[in-house]
Amino acid sequence: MTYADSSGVDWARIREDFPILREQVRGQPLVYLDNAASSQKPRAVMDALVEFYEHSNANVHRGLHELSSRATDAYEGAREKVARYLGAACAEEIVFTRGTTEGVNLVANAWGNASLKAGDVILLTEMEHHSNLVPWQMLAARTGAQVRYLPVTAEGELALEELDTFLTPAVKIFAFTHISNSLGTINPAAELCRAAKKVGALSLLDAAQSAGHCPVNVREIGCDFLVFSGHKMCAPTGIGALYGRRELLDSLPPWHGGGEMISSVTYEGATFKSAPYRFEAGTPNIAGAVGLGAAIDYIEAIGREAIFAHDSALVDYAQERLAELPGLHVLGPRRGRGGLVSFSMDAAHPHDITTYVDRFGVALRGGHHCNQPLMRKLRLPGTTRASFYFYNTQSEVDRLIEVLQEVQRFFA
Ligand code: C6P
Repeated sequence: MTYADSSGVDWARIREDFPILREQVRGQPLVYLDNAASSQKPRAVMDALVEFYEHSNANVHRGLHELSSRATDAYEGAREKVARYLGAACAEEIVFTRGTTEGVNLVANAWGNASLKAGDVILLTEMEHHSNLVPWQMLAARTGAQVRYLPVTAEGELALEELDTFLTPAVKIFAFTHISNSLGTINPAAELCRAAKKVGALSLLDAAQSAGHCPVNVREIGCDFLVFSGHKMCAPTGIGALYGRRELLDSLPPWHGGGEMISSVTYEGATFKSAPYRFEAGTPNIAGAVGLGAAIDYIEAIGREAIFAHDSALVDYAQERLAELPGLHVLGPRRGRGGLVSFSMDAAHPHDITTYVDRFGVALRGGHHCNQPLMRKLRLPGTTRASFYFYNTQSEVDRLIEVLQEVQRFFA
């Protein structure tokens, strides 16, 4: 099998937009296959940051001068872009956050503290990242609610036949990942949200691994909340967003208090702005939001269907090639996975593999990928993971296979 892509996109030209991909690492051309951890940034996003700082930089929402109004327009313009990108009904449904982790914590606190009591159930899955697990455990400890986990099968998929057993009326929220960062599994988000709704539970979708990789539309999926990180989809670090249905967000109390989230303050107390501003206390990451807006423009100019087709073709090719290596075991579903592949090798520990291939300029990730409970269930110390994005190439997959063959020779 060879890598096949029928999108018609000139991927080689697109690769040129990423200056860092021309880097040499240890005297070898960089092969960057750690995109699930963080993607690289195109020139257009870097230019948008420079443009903002050179022409519009000031604080937002509070100044009456020209630069403040330029900065506010840029910041609120980025919010509108995120809303359109996710198919939200309006910009008020978008809260800027530092990323996925902060988005989950915001919901677990603003919604969870006020809504949960002993006996309630928070339903997660066994494949959740710590970001969509620890905040719920902390909430359970505060409220007396219980955390339960929809099991993962030996094939690395959710045990959907057990969904009815787990989704009881005691479940108040079902929070799950769209694409698993360690298995690559794509979960049937719309089906799971529909099932949650049937028992009166809210749903939260962790779109950290999907928002920049495939079409994601909150109204088609039917989720109540969605969280994602900009840095995994060409934007700077420290910016992401929470989507929440408007009436739901407006019904929630604030989480962080401070400037910008209030309507009025006295020495005795405060009243708060409506959503999303009541959730954005203090000076936000203005330039980050501008960078996220530029990243969205960039991704949309390519097209998310084309990106998904490219990543899928590359991961299929990688799986075929990895199957040539004896003693290498790929985790997760064989077909229909996101653009990443996790594996274990009899020859060596994931940390040793990842450190060794770095000598050849190949960037992988090795370890538990913030999925410790899942790794424990799978009885693995961790995995080695190659994760792709639209600027990766078939020849980079071939290079990966060559260096893994080196690993096998070195650790034999
Ligand atoms: N996964 C990885 O290498 P933050 O750190 O907030 O941007 O994203 C957290 C997060 C939440 N959910 C999923 C499914 C994720 O994959 C991640 C981040 C990185 O797999 C870092 S551990």
